Amino acid sequence: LHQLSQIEKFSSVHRRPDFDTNFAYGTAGFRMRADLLDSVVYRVGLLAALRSRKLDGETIGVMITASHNPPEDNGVKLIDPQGEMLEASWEVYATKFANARSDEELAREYFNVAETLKIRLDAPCKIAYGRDTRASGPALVSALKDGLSAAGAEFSDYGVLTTPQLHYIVKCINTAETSSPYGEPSQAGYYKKLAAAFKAVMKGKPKPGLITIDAANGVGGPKLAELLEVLGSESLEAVIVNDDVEATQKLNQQCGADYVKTQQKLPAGAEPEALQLYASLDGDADRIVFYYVDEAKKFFLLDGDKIASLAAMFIQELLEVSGVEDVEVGVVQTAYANGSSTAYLQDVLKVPVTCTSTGVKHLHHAAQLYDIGVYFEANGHGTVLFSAATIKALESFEAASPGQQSAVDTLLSLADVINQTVGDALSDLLLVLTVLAHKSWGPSEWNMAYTDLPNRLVRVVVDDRFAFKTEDAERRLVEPQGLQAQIDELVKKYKFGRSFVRASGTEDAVRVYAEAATRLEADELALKVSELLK
Ligand code: 16G
Ligand code: ZN
Repeated sequence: LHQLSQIEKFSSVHRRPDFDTNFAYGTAGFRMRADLLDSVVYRVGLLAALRSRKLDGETIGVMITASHNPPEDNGVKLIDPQGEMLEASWEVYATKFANARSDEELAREYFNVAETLKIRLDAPCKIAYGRDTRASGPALVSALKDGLSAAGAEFSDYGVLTTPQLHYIVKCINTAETSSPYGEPSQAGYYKKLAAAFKAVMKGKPKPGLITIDAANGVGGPKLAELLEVLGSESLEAVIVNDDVEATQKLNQQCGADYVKTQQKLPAGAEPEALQLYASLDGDADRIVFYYVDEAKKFFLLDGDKIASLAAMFIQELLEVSGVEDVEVGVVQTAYANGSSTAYLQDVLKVPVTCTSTGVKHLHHAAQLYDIGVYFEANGHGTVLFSAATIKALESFEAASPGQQSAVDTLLSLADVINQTVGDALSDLLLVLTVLAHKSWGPSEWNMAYTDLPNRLVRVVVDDRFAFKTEDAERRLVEPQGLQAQIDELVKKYKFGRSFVRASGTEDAVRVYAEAATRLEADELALKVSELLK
């Protein structure tokens, strides 16, 4: 009853601003213009408390960020106890809370969920939260705190951090008392773990060449600087550009991983030297893409597909050398994966490939089905998951030679370099540098594995994006009826042609992807398919 009055009281300070917006907890939580989010974040606080209570007081994370979106946007998402995305069945509660039309309706929803799921409202609950560098962050944090207070939650503020850092911290807190604690639940603990693993995996290898990193003027800039500090210049030297987090309006503007991937060109502030490695982070540092220019200044993108291929190749080689048997490596991609990458993985590396719908939660779960599951979206979000049984098998393996032992040690250190909770730009940076150092490769050798098919992504605004329903991991349209047949007709005319249409989960638009043998044909196919939607 105390909670009831508190929830209603605080709710009246965090009223829903308008009734035109229909809030939906989508692929990346709630994400929209920051000035619409106050009531949403307050309500997410209430839901986080219920989620923790449902799970016997395990710590739940709340991250306030809008990733690669423009500076005036913000967003909020929940993190489950092992550092995973919120369990999908809870998304509907989030959506219901956000759309409640009055203080009373909100309170009713709160007690409904508690009753339906048999949640004891006096059970302990703990929340850990953080935010990126957006100007709207502090105000949204206070809305969140009001929600948590109203629900009687215990909470810790982790301040400004990257999204993957908060995922890491949540997992650390919840594994602290177990036989395999993940690490120290702090930013310092995160840097320490990554740095120690990177030093171990790089033992005896030459220090990587200078790398330049575009931090999208977001939280990744200062956090990468902190990581470099802990690593020491004897381990890694990097130049960080676009690292102005004070001028918050510069966030993700003409720079960052999303810009580079979608525009397929260099970010502002980069004047690359031929054959040196460059990388761009996104606004909350859970994505990374790499690139370089050749002597003729031609730009080459090394995206998530290239990272997945590099990682799968390296892990497979290490497994072979190690003599460890019965470990299945698999790769998980989405429909956006370049056709050449899928062919390379299947035909050259001979690894199984799964295709899932867009969104980290889908890829993550599919990757967990492999002993070592490599998952990356083409946009640069991804990681490599090592199953507990695989780690055990590696730890207890009796090597027959120093060569075998060294391969096993490298695999084990690699598992610590790679964030096991979610895609992490800083951790993925170290992963890529590790493989390149072990192979003595520069960016152009990395790029040689396969040649991307030219491709084009087009955003089309339609009357009702929810009319577009897909199947087969978003590769085919079921509705509107007849449209898929028309797309098939067009695709048939292009060599290596492939195209699909899906509704965006983060924007009010539909996306058209097309690839074909040449740049011109890919552009033309994308355009023709887009015209079908009008
Ligand atoms: C979100 C997803 C990202 C996906 C993107 C697709 C998470 C944490 N993030 O940002 O993985 O690529 O949405 O956006 O799941 P779209 O639906 O607008 O194309
Ligand atoms: Zn992001």
